[in-house]
Amino acid sequence: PELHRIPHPPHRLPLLGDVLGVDRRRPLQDSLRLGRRLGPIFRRRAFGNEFVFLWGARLAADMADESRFAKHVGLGVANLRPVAGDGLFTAYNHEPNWQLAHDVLAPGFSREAMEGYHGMMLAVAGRLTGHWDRELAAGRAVDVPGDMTKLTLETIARTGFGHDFGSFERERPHPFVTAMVGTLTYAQRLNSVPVPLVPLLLRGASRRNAADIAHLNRTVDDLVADRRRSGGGDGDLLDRMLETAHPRTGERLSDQNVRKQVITFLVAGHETTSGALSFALHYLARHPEVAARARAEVDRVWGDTPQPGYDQVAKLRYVRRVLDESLRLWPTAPAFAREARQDTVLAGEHPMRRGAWALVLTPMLHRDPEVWGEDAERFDPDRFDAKAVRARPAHTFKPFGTGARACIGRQFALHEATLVLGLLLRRYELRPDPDYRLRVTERLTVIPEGLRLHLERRTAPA
Ligand code: MNH
Repeated sequence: PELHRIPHPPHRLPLLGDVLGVDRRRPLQDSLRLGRRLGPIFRRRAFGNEFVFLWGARLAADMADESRFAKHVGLGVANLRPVAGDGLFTAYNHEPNWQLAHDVLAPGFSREAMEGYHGMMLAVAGRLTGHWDRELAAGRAVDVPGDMTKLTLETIARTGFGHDFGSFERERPHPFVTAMVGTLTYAQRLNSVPVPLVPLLLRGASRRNAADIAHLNRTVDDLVADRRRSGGGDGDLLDRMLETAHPRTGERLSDQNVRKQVITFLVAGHETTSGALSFALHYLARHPEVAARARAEVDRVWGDTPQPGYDQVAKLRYVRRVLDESLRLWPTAPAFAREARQDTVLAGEHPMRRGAWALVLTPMLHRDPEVWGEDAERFDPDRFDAKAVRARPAHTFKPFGTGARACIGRQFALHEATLVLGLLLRRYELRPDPDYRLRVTERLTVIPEGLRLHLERRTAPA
């Protein structure tokens, strides 16, 4: 955008830019603070580069116009290219492998495919409740983000790749998770260091990152080799990647690209859902009246069927609103970037050259008082009842991004998370630790730091 009329922080340092008072481990929350001070569009300078951020609902809605704007692979996403290459999430719009992989993999997220995953999701959730029952019996509080990460990793591994990481049988996180967290954290840190100084300032970290990437590659190569030896799964994502030809062109994914897609799906398929479940459990524990209403719904819709069916998940309307409201306050992939396809004027106000881009700060968009009211900070699932949703303008709730490059796993994540919240609400009462204050860790995604909950068993074993 044309910069001179876009506000920036008042105290700019030569060379360094807007670095006064920044928290390098929490760049997102820094930007949220700045956004509150500077308004719906603002810029930040870091080491000579100027970045434009926006969150105003009118601006974000205009950027959702696919005829004038498209996904921009920049900042955090671009830093993941060494890990995920031209995989679906990190591919440039012009790379032919995006359309190819999108068309080949999209049927893996159809309703029929999702119905097929349901039983496996239930089985993984059973491993979580088994673990929580043991923690409860031992009088221990549960590690919410840790356990949600185990759950979501096992779910994507099992449904997508017929693989079992054995997360619930381990004391420490699976090395795949450690490597992933390392590489996401590194990708975020790269933004706080000027490129020419990376070799100097991040030498050790770069070496560890190379080892992390090598570990991710090895894990994935083993998984693919196993599948090739065993000759085919049950039509899961990996089968699609390895065997399905494009319906029109007959083209297939290359071995190199399959590796990138497997990493992409293992990472994108669990890290954000884990955070979403963790925030939802935090809010449920803090709002007993909301938890009681959600629990009453689960009892009413599911009764005591031990294994709720696929269709019974979508019927948990209020539980789903709890999840939406959690994703409003803490969208776990908290920003996405959009670029102009041609010279244009953003919202009739900000001229942009072709290729110019801006970052949409979703947590702030989701708090824009013009859309969400003056009490936007308040947790209230009724914001998502059908009437309230109809009354809101389009493109004001964007936890899954927008347009052609929006999240392909949205239904998968929502089904998994609603199912698990239903199962947990039916089985346990959640007691917060009274001293816990929500602190948010960033590693491109956001997750509540150190969240523990005490459980009480609610019903006789179902
Ligand atoms: Mn997901 C893209 C958020 C769950 C796989 N995802 C995106 C984008 C957002 C997002 C935002 C767009 C980013 C951008 O514009 O740069 N995703 C989420 C959230 C959850 C989530 C908040 C859970 C909650 N995502 C999942 C799951 C999977 C998945 C589950 C896979 C099983 N997501 C992807 C892939 C893309 C993506 C793949 C890239 C799609 C594309 O560009 O074609």
